[in-house]
Amino acid sequence: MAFELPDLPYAHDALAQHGMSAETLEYHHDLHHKAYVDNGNKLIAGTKWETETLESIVTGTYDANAVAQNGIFNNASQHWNHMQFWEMMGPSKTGMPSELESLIKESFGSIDAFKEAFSAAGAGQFGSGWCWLVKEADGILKVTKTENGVNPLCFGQTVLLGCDVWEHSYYIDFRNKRPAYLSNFLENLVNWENVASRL
Ligand code: MN3
Repeated sequence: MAFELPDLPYAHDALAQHGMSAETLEYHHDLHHKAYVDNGNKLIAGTKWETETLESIVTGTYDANAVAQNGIFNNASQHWNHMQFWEMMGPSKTGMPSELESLIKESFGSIDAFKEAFSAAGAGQFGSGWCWLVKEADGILKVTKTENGVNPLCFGQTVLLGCDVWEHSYYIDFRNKRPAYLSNFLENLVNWENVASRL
């Protein structure tokens, strides 16, 4: 089905006091995300993907050996990634719900160890991509990273949290300091209730 750009779940300036400016969200949501939607719609028009769900398009077009050349996959997957990303942040600080907290402690030893692993994955992604907290089919939580627009749906994982580490996500507010952007994301921007709702 046709891709549609969702409105942000908060005002463009709602995250500014937490380190993500209105200017970043204007570029990132209104221009970058919109481009994935528009380009994706052009590419699926007249193909068998036109009537499929977004998730089917993402998993059905993923080819690990040809990500760079795969326009439908890249735009569909980035559309999906950004829809999750906006929802995973919020203007009011939320505590970590206890079920999520216990699972994280079980999987990583401590909340700090999880945050270190997540930040290291994001900082260590060479070039554009994403870092993730995912749930494997066996229920184990894991931190991963992916290149470009690849997302955990391609590997049968459930996404709990993701952070966009493309430069367009942080250059206006943090310039080249990706680790500072990641640490601010974890401390000030994540809506932990949304993360827990994905369990
Ligand atoms: Mn982005």
